[in-house]
Amino acid sequence: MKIVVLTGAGISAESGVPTFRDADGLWEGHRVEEVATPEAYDMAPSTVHRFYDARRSALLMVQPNAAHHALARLEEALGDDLLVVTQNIDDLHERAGSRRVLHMHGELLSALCRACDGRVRWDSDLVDLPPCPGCGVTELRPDVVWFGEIPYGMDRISVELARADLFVSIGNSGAVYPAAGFVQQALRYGARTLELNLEPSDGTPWFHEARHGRASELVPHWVEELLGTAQSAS
Ligand code: BV8
Repeated sequence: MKIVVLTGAGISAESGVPTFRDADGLWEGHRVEEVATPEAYDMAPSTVHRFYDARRSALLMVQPNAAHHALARLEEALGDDLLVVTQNIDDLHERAGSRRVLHMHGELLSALCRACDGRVRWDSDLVDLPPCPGCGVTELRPDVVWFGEIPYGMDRISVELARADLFVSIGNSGAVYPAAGFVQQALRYGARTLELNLEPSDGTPWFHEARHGRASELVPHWVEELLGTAQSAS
């Protein structure tokens, strides 16, 4: 069985990473869309850098939770038949042991050079405009996809959605596109669709089944169920 799992801010909420809905989408009085855009960066790069520098240093204080660990266990069992596509820019999936993770909105622990397009692992601040280790130019920006920018890996995601037997959404509000459209895409290719979320989302009507509750309980239970049945079948 080929499975594509889409995760959003809800899967990291219990680890202490604030969701976008938590702060009503506000950050220091800014609408998130106002600081997470290329225009905002051109206008006030230091404001945008402080936004991401704060989230990057906060990431060092949090740990993966039971939902992240359950998906890592599922990858052990399914191998290449599982792909986790995440809207999250944190590294909690990888810290839980997942390897097949596609960060469609980028990563906090990566910097992108606007001069040479080089990428470099980065775990400290960018606000003081450090030189790019590749070309030496001080044009490093957070390696995240801002509103109005094209998400990463869209071609790969379309191929995997077309092949999926099961599409599972975990901790997504269904408010941000193109991720919010993946369930319809998967449905069109005949996949079964399952939502695991704290509450109904904008996408709930598109799911064959929706289970509402906390990811740290729903995801381990769903994985045991899947693997449990898998064991009895073999
Ligand atoms: C693009 C990185 C063109 C930066 C992010 C169509 C219609 C309308 C608008 C658009 C449209 N198409 C494009 C747009 C514009 C825009 C958009 O969608 N705007 C919205 C606001 C209307 N989209 C774009 O600009 C995208 N680019 O479209 O380019 C294109 C497209 C395709 C192909 C070619 C070209 C780029 C969007 C990416 C922006 N960057 N992040 C950063 O992180 O700072 S988006 C950011 O917000 C996150 O990455 C995430 O994607 C989104 C937040 O959504 P969620 O993850 O769902 O989180 P949220 O807080 O909303 O909800 C949490 C959920 O969890 C809730 O449901 C809650 O109930 C649940 N929950 C909470 N606790 C728990 C829980 N569940 C379980 N357990 C718990 N404990």
